[in-house]
Amino acid sequence: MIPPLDELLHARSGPMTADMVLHPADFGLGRVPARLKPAATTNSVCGFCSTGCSLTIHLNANGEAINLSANRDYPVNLGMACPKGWEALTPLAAPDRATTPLLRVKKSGALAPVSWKRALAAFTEHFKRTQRDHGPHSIAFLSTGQIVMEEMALLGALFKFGMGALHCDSNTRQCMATSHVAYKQSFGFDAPPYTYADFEESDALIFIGANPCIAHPIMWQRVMMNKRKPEIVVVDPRATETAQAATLHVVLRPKSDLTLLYGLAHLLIARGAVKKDFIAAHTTNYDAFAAFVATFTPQHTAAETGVPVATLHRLVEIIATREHVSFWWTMGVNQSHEATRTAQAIINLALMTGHIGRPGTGANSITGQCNAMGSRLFGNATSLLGGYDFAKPEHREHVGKILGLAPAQIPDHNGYAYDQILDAIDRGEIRALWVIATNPAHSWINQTRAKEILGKLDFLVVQDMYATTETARMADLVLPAAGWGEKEGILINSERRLGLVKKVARAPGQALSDFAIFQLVAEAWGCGELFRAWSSPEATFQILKQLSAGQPCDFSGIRDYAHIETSGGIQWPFNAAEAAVCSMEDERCQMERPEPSSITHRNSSIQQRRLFADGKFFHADGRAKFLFDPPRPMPEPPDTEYPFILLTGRGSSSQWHTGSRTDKSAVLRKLAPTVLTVEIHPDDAERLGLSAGDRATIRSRRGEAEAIAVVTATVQRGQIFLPMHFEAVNRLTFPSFDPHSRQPSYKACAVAVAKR
Ligand SMILES: Nc1nc2c(c(=O)[nH]1)N[C@H]1C(S)=C(S)[C@@H](COP(=O)(O)OP(=O)(O)OC[C@H]3O[C@@H](n4cnc5c(=O)[nH]c(N)nc54)[C@H](O)[C@@H]3O)O[C@H]1N2
Ligand SMILES: Nc1nc2c(c(=O)[nH]1)N[C@H]1C(S)=C(S)[C@@H](COP(=O)(O)OP(=O)(O)OC[C@H]3O[C@@H](n4cnc5c(=O)[nH]c(N)nc54)[C@H](O)[C@@H]3O)O[C@H]1N2
Ligand code: SF4
Ligand SMILES: [Mo]
Repeated sequence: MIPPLDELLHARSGPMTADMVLHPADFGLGRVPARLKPAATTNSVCGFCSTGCSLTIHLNANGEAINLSANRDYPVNLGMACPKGWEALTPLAAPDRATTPLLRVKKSGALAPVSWKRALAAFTEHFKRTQRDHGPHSIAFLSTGQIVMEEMALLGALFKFGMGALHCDSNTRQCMATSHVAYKQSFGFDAPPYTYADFEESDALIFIGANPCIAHPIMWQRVMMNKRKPEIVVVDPRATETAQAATLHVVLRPKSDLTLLYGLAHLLIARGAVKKDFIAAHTTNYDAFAAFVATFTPQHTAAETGVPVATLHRLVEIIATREHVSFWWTMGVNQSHEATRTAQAIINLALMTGHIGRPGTGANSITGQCNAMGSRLFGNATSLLGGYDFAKPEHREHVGKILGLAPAQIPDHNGYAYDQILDAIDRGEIRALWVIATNPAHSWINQTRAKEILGKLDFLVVQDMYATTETARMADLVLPAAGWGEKEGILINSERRLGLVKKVARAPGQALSDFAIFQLVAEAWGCGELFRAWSSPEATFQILKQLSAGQPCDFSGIRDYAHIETSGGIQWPFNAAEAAVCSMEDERCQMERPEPSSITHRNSSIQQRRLFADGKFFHADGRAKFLFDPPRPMPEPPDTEYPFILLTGRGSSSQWHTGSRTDKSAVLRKLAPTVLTVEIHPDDAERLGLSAGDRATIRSRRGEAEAIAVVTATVQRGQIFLPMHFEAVNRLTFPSFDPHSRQPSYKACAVAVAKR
């Protein structure tokens, strides 16, 4: 039963009246007064990155969080946390939290506080009117990889099955769409194959377009725990912190990865270092691939990538002679004009050398946000709930049966991707947009146009923890949301581990969990009946379990939240049969004795599961597929007017994306520059008369940004680097998209630099 609005507000905070807007400080969040001693602790998985560290939350006598520490007994982080994790409670207490719904007043143009009742009425009135006047598909939503799985699923189901709409996407498009498509095409399902023990069990780790020192610091700590003296190879145009710690830094021209990877395949074949038995038994399309890479000679590869032939040979030597080789990639690959084929070129290397399904191996995509994996499986955007296909009648029927829906209530084709939604707004086809837990007016590519497009909407709803984000400031209606720590649910980390988030703080004022907001919208819309069984996050989890059953992501063997908690998280797949054979030891499930690893003595009873140990992939024929295409030139190469290539990415381990959360912590702000900085090579700086600390102007064909010069040889000549955490950066970026994943290519465009 979905509780009525009054009850929701009542239950979470005692009787609520309009004039009773509480402030976060009332809840004792933030710094812990010395006199406060924790009365108890509880564990909760971190809500920033996909590492999925467990944090031990210290509670006062009222059960409210007063501090936290890193959980020593969790198989992911083993007592470690990065600065964002340590500061995870602080952003909850920020003074700019959205504490009441806000509606734009027509006359003054300002946002004014309104009741939830009024806000919900405004929501349904505008969205229904838009659908009536412009058709059912004139409304859309953009959501996130940063809310719990149950919330994502309820939103996607509400929108497509309840509101009868089609076009929705999430910021996972900016991030993991490439991995999703690449795995689906190559393996038959979106399935990152690894477990974190592989960081320690590899003899060689090859990172391509990934900077885990900064972006996944606790995964990097796991690499540092590797006792095998591994080769650590970093393929990155920049000498990142990770590259500086590597045994081999392969400095390549931006966006030349595809050629490099084909060149490596060519050399592996030439040297006879391919596993013919594995290829014959478990893959398809290898012969065509081998013929295709014949032209990628070392000379050609070196000329195209800028990587010396000797370095190519050294890298091939590592791949060919080390027994446990793992390949890892992140946004340097996923954000490219030919991203899907590049990710698949990495997968091809793992397949042809048999470096998959064994300890310390794999073609491993590192996920970005805390629940990007949950959104890939249960966002109901690109895939039907549970990784099913909207276009397949048998899938619609199966999902419909579980959810009590007629197959006709489930769309039989996919809606628009993120960029297509924006284009449709531009054309006037989509007129109302609901933005949940993402900040497109900062993070989307080519901001000048993005903001123009958002400005064209008849009605923009933003559901966020803060009313101050770039997007919230443009909204017609702001819905105040509870954040991580103020609600419960499941996040799925990079190694497919389901982890539990706990409610340890009260949301400020009238802010509600996204789950409760979706329930209220369903009621206000008049389709609440459809979601009676989705009465709480945990009840929803039970439904999602059923949806997962029989899929590669099957986790139907998990009993409930408590089972996840006492097991130290549970990796999918975990079906009923697997659960049955699990011997319970200390309430912990032991699926498979992990292979020798430096952590096994600490976590001997915790399952570490990787996929494909049996060589069986998820295509109907059980085989993985070699996929490839000729490389294409970068969409906007540098020229005389715009002679630099702009690289963008994460700036520091203490900054998160658009800064709405991390900028609220004084501690985190001290750990990184608070103004935009541009990294530029000393030779280029000298030519431009730029010294360290000077103000520089960076211009592209689309916009301009000002930044303080950091003169450093970590970037190559002719390239500059800007951290994405500042709004100005995406004024410069060039909107090009991978044709398969439609993921934006944020990491390369042409710019000019001048001293200001
Ligand atoms: N502190 C912090 N951590 C985070 C995040 C955050 O905002 N802050 N965000 C999280 C999210 S959502 C994500 S997706 C991940 C991202 O994690 P990463 O992908 O590791 O981080 P990025 O800095 O975006 O990009 C990685 C590297 O790609 C390189 N690169 C650029 N162009 C190319 C190229 O053509 N080829 C190659 N080989 N490399 C290239 C860049 O120089 C950069 O060093 O981080 C997650 N973790
Ligand atoms: N130039 C450049 N641009 C990039 C990238 C790049 O490398 N270079 N990387 C891209 C990538 S990989 C990503 S993932 C995106 C990220 O881009 P965004 O998703 O736009 O960035 P965030 O700052 O994480 O935005 C999340 C929003 O959700 C809010 N929020 C947090 N928790 C909750 C919650 O529980 N409920 C609700 N309702 N709101 C919540 C936060 O306050 C914040 O406003 O940026 C992309 N943009
Ligand atoms: S590494 Fe990621 S999951 Fe772990 S504490 Fe830091 S932000 Fe949280
Ligand atoms: Mo991301």
